[in-house]
This record gives sequence, structure tokens and C-alpha cells, in this order.
Amino acid sequence: MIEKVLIANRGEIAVRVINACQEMGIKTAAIYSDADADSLHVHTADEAYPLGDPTPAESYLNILKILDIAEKCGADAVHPGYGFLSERAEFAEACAKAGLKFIGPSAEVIRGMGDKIGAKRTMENAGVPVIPGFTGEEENETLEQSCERIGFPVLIKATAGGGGKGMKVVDSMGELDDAVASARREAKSSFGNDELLLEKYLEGPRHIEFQILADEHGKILHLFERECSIQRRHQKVIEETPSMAIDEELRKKMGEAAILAAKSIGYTNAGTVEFMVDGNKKFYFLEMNTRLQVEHAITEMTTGIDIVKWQLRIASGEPLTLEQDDIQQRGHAIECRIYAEDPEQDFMPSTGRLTKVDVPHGINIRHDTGVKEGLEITSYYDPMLAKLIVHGERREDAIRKMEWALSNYITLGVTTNVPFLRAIIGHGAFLEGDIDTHFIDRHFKDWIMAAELPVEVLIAAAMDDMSRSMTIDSTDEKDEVHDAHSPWKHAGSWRIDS
Ligand code: MV4
Repeated sequence: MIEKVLIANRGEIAVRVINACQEMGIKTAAIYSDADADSLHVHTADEAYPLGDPTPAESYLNILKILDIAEKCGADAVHPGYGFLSERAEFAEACAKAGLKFIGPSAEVIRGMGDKIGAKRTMENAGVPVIPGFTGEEENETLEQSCERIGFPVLIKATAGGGGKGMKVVDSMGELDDAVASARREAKSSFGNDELLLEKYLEGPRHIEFQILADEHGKILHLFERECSIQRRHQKVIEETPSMAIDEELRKKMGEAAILAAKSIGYTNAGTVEFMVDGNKKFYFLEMNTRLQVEHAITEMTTGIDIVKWQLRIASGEPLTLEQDDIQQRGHAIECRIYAEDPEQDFMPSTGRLTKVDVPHGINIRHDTGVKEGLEITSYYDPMLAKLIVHGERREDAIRKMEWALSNYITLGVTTNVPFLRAIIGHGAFLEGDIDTHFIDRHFKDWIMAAELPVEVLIAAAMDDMSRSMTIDSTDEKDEVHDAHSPWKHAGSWRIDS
């Protein structure tokens, strides 16, 4: 059994892992850069060790420093969290060489899934549905022949690209040569590698991922899906489970495909299989994430399963004692990622001292945070401060609970994306479940907060509203003016174009 874990991360995920360890009686050692000396994870862990220089390369990405601390503090395992070194095969390898248990899959599996083309070929050979396309293996086929086979529109992707960079849609054979030439030039300049792949272009797909748990004795389970289509510039913003696009039959098929994907590569520990689902409810493998995901909490709230604790048990060699049929989805969970960024300044990171943090508490409201009042928010690291997760019996209950929670989420000292989150959660298309990966582009392309209105306008509106309500008190009821459109009547924030 693991006795002491070094958490090679920071912020909310470090606090999350530390809490799970402490509930299991496992000692915890945190690491922190100079910028994080007063952070929550430092105060939560049993021990904390300095990394010094706050730049990621000199701190949370510095393998030598981290392994030196692990040895000195007597840790027997390392949890990488997400981001930073969590999907670096060389880190998993270095941990193994140092006799430390890396809490995640093997270095070989991490490396294999990091090669997006190789991963796609592995999945295709295993019988997992992949997007029809051309990856360069089809030697006896020209690009034109591939396009004829695939059918237009096709999507050109830079093999070394990611996050949507360098993607080009081609609608006809006449556009192909120019599009390939410009995609090759862009790929070369952006990624130093001009290799391309071609795929059937899926119009407005949903991004649906399945949580996997696999022990070291060959048992693999899935913990159902997460709907992750609400993304801004390929950054997830709001996630929920279950997905409105997935019925029982599709859920069963995708769960089986996710388990097959994990089995085909000898996966162990927690992982996520990402799919794209098109309008005809056909699904295709996108990639496999070999780490714990930011959004794991919504799965925990609907299944009641603590994923981090199972990571620790699996890493200790324990078998999965859960049975697939015992894992049920109950109710609906939604997560909002709270970022220190300013929607009015094109979501630029916002820095400053957190002078007030007042978060809502209530039944089935979970707040996973890495910050506290008094902390200096810097721009050294990812701007995510916390995650707000709610659970409701039905989707509409969860939406109302999230609306209430966001309207009571107060932070002073830095600007956050909370008004943007409220605008999304309150949007009719979100309520209807009319969601795909273009949702934010479609409904919030030019969104600005109403607060941009001059403060004089806001004060005048408030005074006008107050004066009318005072007038109403002294006149006949029937004259009462219910201005349903008065912004002061709305519990939520002002929303333009929703
Ligand atoms: C696609 C696609 C449509 N058709 N591939 C974007 C980032 C990368 N992970 C894959 N992405 C896409 N690949 C085909 N053949 C649409 C996207 C896409 C997307 C995918 C998942 C989540 C968000 C997205 C946002 C825009 C485009």
C-alpha cells in the first residue's frame, strides 16, 4: 500500500488529490514555487517543499527537482494531476527508474497515446470507430483518390498540430491542391513538421468523452460519458453528464468502444477516451487522455465513485471491486470552470490579490478550488482558479442550481469569467440542449457584458426603478408597473443577445 504521495502539481487538482490521500490515511508531500508559497495546496498537505523559481520550466515541469524532493521526503508514489508532467512519458519513466509508483498508466502507454496518428491506427486495428481518412499509410492512394473515397467536405489536419490549430475544411476537388499547399506551409511554420492527415469533415460534432478505470489485473470499467462540447478556442468551459445527445443504446456502444480502446493498449489507472459524435449519432475516436481530467468531478457526483481514490488503490495493486452493472448514473451534474480572465478584454488573464472569495454552499454544490482570500493571482500558470460543480435530480434542476450558485459567487481583486458562465447557463439554446462544439462561436461570438454600459446609465436605471416602486406604494395597485424587462428585476446578470 502506498504510504506517502508527492503531488507533482498545484492549484485545485493538488488540493483534490491531497484530500483523497488524507481520507485514505496516506501521507502527502506538496511542492510549490515561490509564487505559490501561500497557496492552498501548500497549507493542506502534510509536508511542503520549495521548488524556487516560479517559471513552469524551473518548477512544476522540472523533473530533476521534483524527483530530488520525492527522494528526500521519502515518497513512494507520485501523482501528476493534469497538465504539467501528467502526460510526459519521460516523467513516468523517470519515476519508475527512481523506484516511485507513477499514479497513472505506463510510460509506454502515455507515449503511444501521445502520437495522435499512431493512436488512431491502433484504435482502427482494434475495431474502435475512427473518422474515415488518409494518414499516409495508404501508399497506393493519391490525395485525390482519398478524397473521392472519403467524400467532401474533408478536413486537412496538421499531424503535429493540436487543439484545432492548422485545420482546413475543403469542400471540393478544385480547392484541394491550394488548401494542401497552404496547410503544409502553416504546419511547417507552426509546428516544424509539415505532415498532414485528411479526414471526413464532421459538421458541428459533439465532444463526448468516456471515463475509464482499469486495474493492474486486466479489469476495465467505464463510468459513462461527459458532454464537453461547450468550448472556447478549444478550451473546455462547461461540462455536464449525462449528455442529452446520448441515448441508452448509443451509451452502451460508446462505453464498450471506450473499454475496447483501453484494452487494446493495455491501459491501467484512470483515463478518458474522447469521441466526436455527429448529427447521425455516429461516433468516432478522437484521442485518449492518459491522466485524470479537470472535469472528473461531474462523473463522481452522478456515479458516487471517487475516481482519485481508485487511482490510488489501483496504483497500490488493488483490484477493481466494482462491477460494470453496479455503476449507475443518478441525476445530472454540471461543472463550470472559474477562470481569472476578463471577458471584456478578450478573456485576457486577470491578475491581482484576491481580497474576497465568497462562494455559495448548499446541497449538492461542490467547489474544488486551489485559492483562498489574500492570495496573489499571477500569470505564471493556467488561469483556472476553481471549479463549481452542482448536482440536480434532473438537468433543469442542475441548471437552476448552477444559475443560483453562479449568481452568489463573489470574488474581488481579480476579474473572473463568472458573468460569461452565467450568460451561457442562462441561454435558451443551452437549456434546450442545442449544443455542439460551435455553440460559443454561434451564440457568443461578440458577447460583451452589460456592465460595459456607462455606470451613469446603470445608476439612472436603478434610481428610476426605485422611484417607480416607491410611487407604486402610494397609488392604486392596478397602476403597478411590472416592467418585466427591467434589468433590476432579473435575479441573474444582464445578458445581451440571449
Ligand atoms: C474534427 C472536427 C470535425 N471533423 N475532425 C478540434 C481540435 C481537435 N482535438 C479535433 N478537433 C476537431 N476535429 C473532423 N474530422 C471538429 C473539431 C473541433 C472540435 C473537436 C472537439 C472539441 C471541440 C472542437 C471545436 C472545434 C472543432
